[in-house]
Amino acid sequence: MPLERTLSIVKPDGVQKNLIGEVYRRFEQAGLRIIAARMLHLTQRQAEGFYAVHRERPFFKDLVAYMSSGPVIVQVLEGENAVARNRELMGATDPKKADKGTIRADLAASIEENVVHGSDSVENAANEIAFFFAAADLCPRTR
Ligand code: RTP
Ligand code: MG
Repeated sequence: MPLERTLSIVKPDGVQKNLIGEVYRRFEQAGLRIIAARMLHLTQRQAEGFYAVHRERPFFKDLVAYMSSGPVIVQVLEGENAVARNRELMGATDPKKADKGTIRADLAASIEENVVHGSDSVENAANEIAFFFAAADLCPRTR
């Protein structure tokens, strides 16, 4: 299986509900390594830029308001099949449809306030990592 990197965000509701550690525990138990992390409060413009693919969607305005409503913690995860593995850990966008034991099924309140973001392809992961991190910010394990 390929060694991959993916971009993960604990969204404002996750930070507000003190779920950072719980989410990180799930990453680490699944064998994903956190190789970069940073906390920030996204501006409206940054949130619009990050989710630009959704700009024509009816939920875009609410999504931008939510993503800029409080601090987030952004991390790069590395591991075998990291993109798909992280999406499995997250579960479906709508927590009501997510499998039990996933982050969203266990911790999320609604389809919009769903605790985590994860890149959906290797290509998007590279772009999303570059949105938040310089190459020198990444700290792959040396042992
Ligand atoms: P994400 O990009 O955040 O990892 O989530 P995702 O791939 O599972 O879902 P996506 O379709 O990319 O939607 C991005 C985020 O927009 C909000 N959303 N709201 N009200 C709605 O119907 C609706 N649909 C999506 C969610 O916060 C979703 O995670
Ligand atoms: Mg998405």
